[in-house]
Amino acid sequence: LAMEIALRDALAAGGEEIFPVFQPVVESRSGKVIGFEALARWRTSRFGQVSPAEFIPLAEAAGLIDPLGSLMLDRSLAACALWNAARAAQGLPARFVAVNLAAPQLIAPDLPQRIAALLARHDVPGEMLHLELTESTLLAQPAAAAQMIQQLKELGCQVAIDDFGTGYSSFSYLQHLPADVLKIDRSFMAELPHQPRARKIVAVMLDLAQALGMSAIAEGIETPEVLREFEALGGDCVQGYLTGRPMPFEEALTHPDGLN
Ligand code: G
Ligand code: G
Ligand code: MN
Ligand code: NA
Repeated sequence: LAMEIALRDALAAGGEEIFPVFQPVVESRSGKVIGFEALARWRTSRFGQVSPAEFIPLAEAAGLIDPLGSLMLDRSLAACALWNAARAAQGLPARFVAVNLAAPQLIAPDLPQRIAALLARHDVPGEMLHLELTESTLLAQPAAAAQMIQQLKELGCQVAIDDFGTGYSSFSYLQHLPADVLKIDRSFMAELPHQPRARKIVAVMLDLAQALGMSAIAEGIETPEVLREFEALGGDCVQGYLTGRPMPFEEALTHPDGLN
């Protein structure tokens, strides 16, 4: 309860303590950084650094995911606008920002209007915003989710299915949800070099993405061996400690291509 009060206070105070960090998403063959995933961090005076694995569920349970989600969308779009202005001035292509959405956000009927207003305020094209939804978020309210995704896509936003392959992995929602990106859960990656079954499963997930006209991003790539295995299966887009840890905005702003 003390932590819930601290979280409420931190959000009410305008979110000095809560901020996004940015993890690169990399095209492994070219080494190009095509975008960043925004990940929430909370640095408190009372509890030190609290993990999002702890405060995101707390925010959901306490009815605070809405202000937290809005803060993340606002800060992440502000960051995206700044790094793309800097890149445009150098003649470099734009990079997207991917923001995670929690279940209560996805069923708020005014979400598309709010996102449209934020895109306009920050002057960011919808295409530069990726919205990450987990399977469990989608499964909670599949019909409402499908309708919401359609509206978000009309804004130009790209919709990504996060942690794919974990949870219930229902194929039926893939049939109905017009998502753009499949993010293969990191639990499959660690096993790639040792586990023929993991290789087969990842290969099939890559085929599935391609068959549905989606792009695929592998999460949690930590070693060159895993990257090589993923590339051997035809994968290209990756995110993980090997190709870049989550970093503060100041670093993301000038983060170069070709670190790989
Ligand atoms: O960054 P880290 O690996 O510690 O994140 C832990 C979990 O918290 C991940 O599942 C991630 O998706 C989730 N998470 C991080 N930032 C946000 C956010 O802004 N909104 C939501 N809904 N989840 C987030
Ligand atoms: O659930 P979601 O995929 O949004 O969360 C991403 C989480 O994965 C973040 O907490 C991030 O810090 C973490 N992460 C990113 N790259 C790696 C990695 O290479 N290995 C591990 N173990 N975690 C990672
Ligand atoms: Mn994510
Ligand atoms: Na994930």
